[in-house]
Amino acid sequence: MNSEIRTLSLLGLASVAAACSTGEKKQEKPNIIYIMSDDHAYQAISAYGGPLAKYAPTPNLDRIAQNGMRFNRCLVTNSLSGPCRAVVLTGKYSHKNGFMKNEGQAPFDGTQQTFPKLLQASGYNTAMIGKWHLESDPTGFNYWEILPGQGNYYNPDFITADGRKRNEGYVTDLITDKCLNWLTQAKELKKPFMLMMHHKAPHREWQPGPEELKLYKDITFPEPATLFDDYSGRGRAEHEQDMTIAGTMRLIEDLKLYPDTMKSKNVGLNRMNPDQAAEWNAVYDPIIRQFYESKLSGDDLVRFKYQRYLQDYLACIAAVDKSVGKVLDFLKENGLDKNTIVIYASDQGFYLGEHGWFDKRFMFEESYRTPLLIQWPGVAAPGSINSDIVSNLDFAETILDMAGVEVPADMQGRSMVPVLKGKTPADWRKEHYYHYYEYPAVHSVKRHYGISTDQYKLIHFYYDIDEWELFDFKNDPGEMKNLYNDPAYDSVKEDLHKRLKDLMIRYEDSDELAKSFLPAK
Ligand code: SGN
Ligand code: CA
Repeated sequence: MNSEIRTLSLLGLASVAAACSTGEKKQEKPNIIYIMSDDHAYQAISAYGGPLAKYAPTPNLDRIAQNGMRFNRCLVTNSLSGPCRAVVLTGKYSHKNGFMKNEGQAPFDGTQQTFPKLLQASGYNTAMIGKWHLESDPTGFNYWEILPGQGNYYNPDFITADGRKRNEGYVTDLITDKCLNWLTQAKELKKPFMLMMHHKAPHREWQPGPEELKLYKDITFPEPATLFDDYSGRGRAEHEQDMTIAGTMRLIEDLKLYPDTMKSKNVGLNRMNPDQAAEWNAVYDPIIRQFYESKLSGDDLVRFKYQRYLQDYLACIAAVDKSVGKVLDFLKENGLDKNTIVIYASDQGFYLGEHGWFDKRFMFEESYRTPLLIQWPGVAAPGSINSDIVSNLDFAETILDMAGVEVPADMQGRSMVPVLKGKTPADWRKEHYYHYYEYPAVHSVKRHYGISTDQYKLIHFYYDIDEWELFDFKNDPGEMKNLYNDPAYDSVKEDLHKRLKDLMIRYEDSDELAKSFLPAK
């Protein structure tokens, strides 16, 4: 131990001793609130800037960025809800935690090691409220209350240890109220707490809440440059997906354009009580009427669908933003703001018309990157911005480290605490490994794995087609140009192939292992 470290550790012991001798009951460990929404694109958070920021600002999410750190490149390991949630809990890739897909998949093995269990064992009071999506009951929580599966927007059912019950109200408001109630009790316990607050919004099919029904109905949003991407020069994966606004997005169910004859089939509307339905119809009926009169087709129809999509999607986010504001206000009003870390993330990113798409799954930036904002008073500098490659693989390790709990050696990510302090270690990762498995399935995105650096991406669509793609997203931010067969990139390609192999070895993944997860033919 060098003399500087020795002095510091002695000082640490001295302050603990002083606190004990005065009988002070000072809570040393920080409280942690992890807020996660579902399918929230960073393009739809004004703190990230971008063309939508001035049309659909998110002032409360921006408060977290102003109070703390905004991460520009937080990458997910497998861009899908259930798998991302399992990675967050375990700090391990899907092939290690066993939860690789949403569908056709055994429930999450809740007997395995998770960060909430480790926090709980170290004396934290823990809770999980909202979308869970892992099929088995939550473990490692003093309290939990979850939506069944994807859950409903209006008057949703919730499941607790005591069973399933319908709740009247809008899902985002209900989750917020439940969280504030839990926090009100938790603050009395003189124990550090950790809350996972998981919103359903803004997941498909994007039903806005009663207070935001009209919010964006008269706004015309800017279109992304690649709304009419024809995937030329790229492979079968891009050509054969099923997630376009033009073809896949449903006028009726997704965009709520129910003709009179089909109104009774509106599942969302059918769940509403008469007052909610009346407010809904008052806003949507004129839009429906106008749409069927306009007889749009071709590119005009795509443009209309894009606008309709964003109006509802962004209105769902406005309610999430308000919810975040309520949590931040609660912390302040109760004197908890200084000792509570607030983390905001989405389970993964999302396409808002880029490449003509909605949904996620692909290793392209919009769905590979998830928003991440963290406020940690006294530690993360207010208004700081970080562009290192961090990952949802690091969340468990980071939260444990924040709480002063040892990070188990078998977790595969790394604590971001030094990064939050503005001191990224010299040996921080320079590349990231991705692996997506859910195929054949909804949206038909073929299985792929790959590596990303801060400039290039090498992707292998394996099994079904065995095609490679290479992108230089610094010079081609839209990722429109597949450079894999361009001889000018031979050395880049060679380097990436080598590094990809190294990552697969490090994380104990391989083509052979991946193939073994395929159903028998
Ligand atoms: C549902 C959606 C899909 C979405 C998956 C997974 N269809 O199946 O569009 O990709 O969930 O989403 S819907 O018509 O039922 O809304 S995830 O975020 O849970 O992974
Ligand atoms: Ca999701």
